[in-house]
Amino acid sequence: MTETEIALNEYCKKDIAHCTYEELYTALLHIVEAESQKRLYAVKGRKLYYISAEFLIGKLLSNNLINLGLYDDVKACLEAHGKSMARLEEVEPEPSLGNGGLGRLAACFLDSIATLNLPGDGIGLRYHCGLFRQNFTENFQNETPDFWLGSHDWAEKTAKTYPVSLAGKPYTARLYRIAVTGYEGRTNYLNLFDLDTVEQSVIRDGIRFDKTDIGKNLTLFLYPDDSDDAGRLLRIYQQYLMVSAGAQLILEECLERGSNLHNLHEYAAIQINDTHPSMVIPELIRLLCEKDIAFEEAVEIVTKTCAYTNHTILAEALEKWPKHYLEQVVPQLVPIIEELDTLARSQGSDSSTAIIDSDNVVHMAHMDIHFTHSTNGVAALHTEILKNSELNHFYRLYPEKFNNKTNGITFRRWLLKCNPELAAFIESLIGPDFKKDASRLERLADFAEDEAVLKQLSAIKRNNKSALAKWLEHTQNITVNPDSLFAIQSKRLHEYKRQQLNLLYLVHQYFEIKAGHLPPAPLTAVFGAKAAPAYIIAKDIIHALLVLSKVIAADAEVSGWLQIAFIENYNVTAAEKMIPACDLSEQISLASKEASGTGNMKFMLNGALTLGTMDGANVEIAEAVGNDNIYIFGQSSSQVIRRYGNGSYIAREWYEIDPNIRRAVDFLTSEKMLACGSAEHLGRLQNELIHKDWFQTLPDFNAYVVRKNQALADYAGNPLDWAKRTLLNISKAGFFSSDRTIAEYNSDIWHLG
Ligand code: 26Q
Repeated sequence: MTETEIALNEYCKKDIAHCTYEELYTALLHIVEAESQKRLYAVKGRKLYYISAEFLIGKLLSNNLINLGLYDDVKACLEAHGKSMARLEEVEPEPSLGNGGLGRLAACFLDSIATLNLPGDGIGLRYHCGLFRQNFTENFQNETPDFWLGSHDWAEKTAKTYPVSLAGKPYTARLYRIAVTGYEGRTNYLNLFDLDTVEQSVIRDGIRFDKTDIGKNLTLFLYPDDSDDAGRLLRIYQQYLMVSAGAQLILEECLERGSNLHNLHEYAAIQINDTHPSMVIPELIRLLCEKDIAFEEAVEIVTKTCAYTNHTILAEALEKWPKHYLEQVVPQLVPIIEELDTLARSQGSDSSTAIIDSDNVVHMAHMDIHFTHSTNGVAALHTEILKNSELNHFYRLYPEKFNNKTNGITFRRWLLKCNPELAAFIESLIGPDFKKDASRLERLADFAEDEAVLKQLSAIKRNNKSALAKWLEHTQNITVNPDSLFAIQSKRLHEYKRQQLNLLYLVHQYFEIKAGHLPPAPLTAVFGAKAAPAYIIAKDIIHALLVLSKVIAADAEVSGWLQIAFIENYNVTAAEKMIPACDLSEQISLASKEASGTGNMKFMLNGALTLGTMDGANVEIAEAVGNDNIYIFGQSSSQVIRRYGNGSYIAREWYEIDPNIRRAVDFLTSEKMLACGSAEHLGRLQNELIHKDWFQTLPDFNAYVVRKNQALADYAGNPLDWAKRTLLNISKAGFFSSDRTIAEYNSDIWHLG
């Protein structure tokens, strides 16, 4: 008997074959936790605290088993007793404690930090419901609560509590901890705070809830709807609970390890993930002052300890709060923020870089840049845009603070876990080193002319496409053709990401096929995307895609050549099925708008070619693989920035001049679409495209059609060459490992251990 089998028998007290999957899951959860405890090591020197309102960790069982080196053993043991690992995985609810890229990045970072044996914990919130569950009814998105907490989840309730004052009243934050074990690495923690008094009973229909009593609702939901004042205030309450309890935990740990607080920065490095945790700056200053440290020194200590990451160029996503909101929720911080504003102004800050503006609005990002020692962007282009335009005034004040850290993804989840067949094949070619040193993937290039290798690579892709097709059939009742080209666009629904451009292409192809211009290969356009519940146009785009999918499916002339599969409730678990099955990765944001993107990296690593604009990390992917191995199209970021600058873009002109654009846009309100679509929603989207099109879809339309059709022709025309180009993409993916990103954060910003 293997050790795993002995442990399982001991825990379950009966034969494995007779256990339910729930029993096996609970047993393995305990076995994993016990193993993780063995990898807890004392911290010497600096420890990292990664504070983030989101950690989109996904299911943990298989990932933890892989990282502990137990996965193969457990799988074999289960199979020997007639149990399946896949079925076991279904038992675990996914913790969807994040919205998208920023939250998933935080999860990848925790994996890499522990894998690199660095001491570093996450600090966040224990939401009772993660991101809403999406379901489609009558071609519309509906939202319901995502209750992920069960009787056995990964978060251990601790006895540690911290007092937090909200709106002048005392509350008690309780610490929950999830062990994070790296691949052959150490164990760190994800610290999540909650209130004991939160009550699910205040949830009304759908995801609406009673917002009056924060004691009952504070951590109920990830990011409550911020479209009304009550929602916005609740967001500040959440953020302050996180940073106040987090700051107390940090100070307590540093004191325990011998810090006198004057030297806090020798014990702690704090990374602020976007502006959501920015109140940690004034909160730490407040706590240090309470411990008799002078204000000026407290500011200096905090500045040396904290660093800030910016994840967005969209002005509307940069958090700014009316001062009276803060006066209501965190009156204890307001005098400190005012002092910081005065200090910033005395250091040469002008009205464009002030923390509190003339309308009494507090700019959280401004406070971050003044009072941390590092501000980083998340891809080379993004950082350049921050320095040269968006944050140029700050860059001129503090050029030394600005630096780039191109995002990355953990190869454990996004290759070993989600694509075991590809991982094993790679290992058979170049050995196992790539799992911990991703740059070794470069060696795959030696096989670029090896026909047997290329054929095997295509066969693996085909298997993954069949597996996705089966899963779609089984879970969503969607039938797709695995011999078609799978082009996948999966990410949050946002106008700047331009799912609407993909929509217009699909309408265009529909007309072309109807006119007898058959494409070189059948295409399956796969979408996965949730729209924020209050984001009206985003929801209209979902509606249009769902309606179009029905129109196409009902048309026998077209449906053999073109299909739309919109996957319901896209989340990490769905991504793990979709990404290995992708041929063409759609990364079509308007150049200059996507800070980095990380889906682009996941698809590349799994052997998809990218169809994309020169935006975010696409730029670095293009540099790595060369123009022959990627499909780039569209305006450059400087063209886009110029067009915005001189206000020269008028959508209507493009619509009127170009018959293909007009035909596609007009079709949105055609009789065929209205037969199962809503005139209100489709009309509003059409109107938006003709009269506004803020994200310049129409100017990129023709280039997109040409490049995408080129990809279809290449895919159908020369499969071996396609496979060679996917191999070269995989071989260049090493740079996009979050192990590389974290090593850079550590050597440039954190200096841990
Ligand atoms: C702000 C104010 C009020 C309510 C919500 C928010 C809010 C919530 C979530 C603002 C931003 C977010 C999430 C942003 C995000 O995911 N950004 C993405 O970060 C990735 C990791 O760096 C990048 O790859 C993506 O390009 C970027 O869009």
